[in-house]
Formats: sequence, C-alpha cells, structure tokens
Amino acid sequence: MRFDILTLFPNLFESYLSDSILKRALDQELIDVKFHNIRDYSSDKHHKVDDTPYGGGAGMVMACQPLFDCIKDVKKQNSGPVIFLTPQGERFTQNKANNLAANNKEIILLCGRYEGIDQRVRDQLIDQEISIGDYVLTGGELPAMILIDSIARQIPGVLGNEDSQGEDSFSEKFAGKKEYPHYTKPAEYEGHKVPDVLLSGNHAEIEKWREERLK
Ligand code: 4FM
Repeated sequence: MRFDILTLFPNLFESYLSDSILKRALDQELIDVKFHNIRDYSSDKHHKVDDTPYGGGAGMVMACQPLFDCIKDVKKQNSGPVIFLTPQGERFTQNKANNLAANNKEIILLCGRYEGIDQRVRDQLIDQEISIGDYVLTGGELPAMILIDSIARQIPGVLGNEDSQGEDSFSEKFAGKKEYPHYTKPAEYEGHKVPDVLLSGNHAEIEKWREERLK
C-alpha cells in the first residue's frame, strides 16, 4: 500500500513511522509513505499558503493555488482516492478501515490546517472526507496517521504474528465484539490475582469465560 501525505508539517509523522511495527512495514516495503509539503507548491514569493476568508470571520483559509498544484502533481504518481481529514467527514470505523485496505493499493491523504481549506478544493479534487471523531484538532496530521496505522495493520505480514489480526477485537469469532480481559505473568501482582480459570488449562472453560466478558 502506498500513501501520499499532503501536509504543511511532514515532520510530525516521523517519530511514529520510525519505530516499531510501522517502521518494520516500511523497511519490508509492505507500505510506502511519501510526503509532499504543500508549502513547496506555493507560487507566492513568501511561500504563503493561506489567506483571509471572503465574507469575513476569524482565522485563515488554505488557498486554492498550492493545494490544486500539489494535489494535481501527486495524482500523477498515485491513482488512489484523495481523502481529506476533517471533523465534517464521515466517521472513521473499523469497517471503513477494512474497506480502504481491501479496495486500494494507493491512497492520498490531505491534511489541512487553520480554519479550513477553500471549498473549491473540496468540490474539485477531494473524493472522500473522513473524520476520526467528533472533536476539533489543530490539523489533519494525527487523523492521517491513524488511518495509516489502522489500514497498515491489516496488510498481511505487517503484524509480526499473522494470527493477531483474526484473534483481535473485531474478529469474526467474536461477532464484531471488542475484547475480553487480558492477563499475563505474574499470576499474582501486589495481591491482585489472575482469574483461576485462565490458569486451569481448560480451554473450553477459558473460551466460555472470555465470551461472557466480551465488551
Ligand atoms: C482539519 C483542521 C482540517 C484544519 C482540521 C483543517 C479531524 C478530525 C480534525 C482538524 N480530522 N477528524 N476530528 N481536523 O479535527 O479528522 Cl483545514
């Protein structure tokens, strides 16, 4: 899966992609992430990317020119959907992550900043608007990282243990339910014990105990 990220702050992604599972996925070329700094596309002599809103009001709006030029340029290398991360988008769910992973080899993620982007960019160049939740952030970078993470972990080979996809929260086995309580060693910690059934070796009983506690 190839992701092209359009952002004013590509550095924000670095630490998360430079460690752990996503680092390994990048090293193994199971995913590829390319960054495009929207500011590099500004034809303004001061590399300006924003301007005051027509009709007045607070804050600044990301202007058409850098965004049109950046998106059109990236589209030459990535034929996937252009997704804009915004609180006004459709709510991101596990189902949406599954569908994006299953149906695309390439995805373009547009991260906005300030009060918003010029509506003409949305009308002309955006295929899909996604929200990770009903709250307002300073930009779309964290939401974009969340999309990458949730999509990448479904690609075969990205998770070390091939099984931990099917075994987890949203597996068929547990019919869309989330999780049962997890415990690991030691069997007693500061007087707090692991439920006996989990130490019993009785797999039928363990399964029953877990099914009763799915949340
Ligand atoms: C988005 C700021 C676009 C400025 C944002 C612009 C968000 C969310 C979010 C902030 N994105 N789910 N919630 N973005 O708050 O996806 Cl131009």
